[in-house]
Amino acid sequence: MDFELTTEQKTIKELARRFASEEIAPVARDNDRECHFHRDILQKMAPLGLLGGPIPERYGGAGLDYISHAIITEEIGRACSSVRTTLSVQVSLVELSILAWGTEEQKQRYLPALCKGELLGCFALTEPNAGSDAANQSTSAVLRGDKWVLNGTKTWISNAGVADLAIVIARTDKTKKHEGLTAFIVEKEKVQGFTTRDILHKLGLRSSNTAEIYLEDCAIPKDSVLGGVGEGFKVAMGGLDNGRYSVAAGCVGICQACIDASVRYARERVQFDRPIGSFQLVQDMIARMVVDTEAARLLVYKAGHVKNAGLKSTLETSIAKYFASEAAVRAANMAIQIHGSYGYSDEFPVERYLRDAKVATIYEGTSEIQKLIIGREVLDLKAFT
Ligand code: COS
Repeated sequence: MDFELTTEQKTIKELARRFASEEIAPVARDNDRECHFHRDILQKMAPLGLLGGPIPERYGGAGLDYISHAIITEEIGRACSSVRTTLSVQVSLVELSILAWGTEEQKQRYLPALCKGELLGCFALTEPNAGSDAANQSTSAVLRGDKWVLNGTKTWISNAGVADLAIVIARTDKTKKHEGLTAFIVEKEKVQGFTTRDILHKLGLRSSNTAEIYLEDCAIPKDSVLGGVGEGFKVAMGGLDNGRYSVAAGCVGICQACIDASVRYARERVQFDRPIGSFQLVQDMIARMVVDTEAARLLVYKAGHVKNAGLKSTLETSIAKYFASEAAVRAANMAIQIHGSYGYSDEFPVERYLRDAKVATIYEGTSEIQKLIIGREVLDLKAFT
């Protein structure tokens, strides 16, 4: 076991940190205020390899290991969770699902364009009545001649309103539950009957796009199936094993940002003739943030280590996602407390950190679902079916 990052990983950390500090952090508050989705930032990330970290070079990616992927995600998340969310969906849910399940033709067709940022993707699993119970899909896909015809509604889909391509999970067999689902790749501009409506007035992630998708007799080519017919639930769960890893890494970034802001403020802010950082109760909060952050980062790296070995990482990923997302909420709460009233306005970034952290305990599986997965993996007993 080696706790040191490799030279390559250190270089990647430095590159991602510099990019995030120069290009993302300075505009994060204004984008949040204006709920502005900043696509230009993604275009700038692509040439640096940041949009295709773990994708092999032969498909246009950077060919990085999963720890490096987490490092990039942490650094982007340290600057802005909205950009980090877009990144997580693009790389972890969309690119890695196509890499894992796509035909050679699908990989050649989509991955280079996704890594270059020419195509933006989204992952359409959630429905009004299929949140935690992901297998309860109502969206249908029926084969008519040489086309699959999709009908249904997806909701709370990150990137949906700005995406060019969607991975859509739909029901192809009503007589089965999990085995009745299939994943499809849908190219928005090439089809009819695919419309979106943005979800507004969110607590956080205000400069990321979240939308509903309406599929109305949306006909797509027969070869749009990702994986096999009936394998959609496994595509979705495998995708979430990657997506949750990325969310966890992003939350480590929030935790680190909370430490950075709090340390800076606690050293400068003077009360009772002393910097408030010299008070033990403030040090208590800083210490708890630091311990949480170190633990969260190590849990992410552990999951990354399992992924690097090519092994199933469901347990390690859920542990990391559960701990890191809850730690980010705790850290952001304490960061506001340390900043006092100043932390309650967007003059300082910590209120955004709290608003952005909260959703990480909900999306890509709530903390409760992560605990059920951890329980299921350890006990080998399912909670539901
Ligand atoms: N990787 C691969 N296969 C998986 C898997 C994973 N991580 N998790 C489950 N599966 C497989 C199981 O092995 C099982 O296959 P078999 O029937 O061949 O044994 C099948 O999928 C069904 O699994 P399970 O019975 O555990 O499914 P449940 O309906 O009980 O659901 C939970 C399991 C609750 C964990 C799942 O629905 C879930 O993750 N819900 C949250 C959804 C979510 O995160 N939504 C947010 C979306 S934001 S993109």
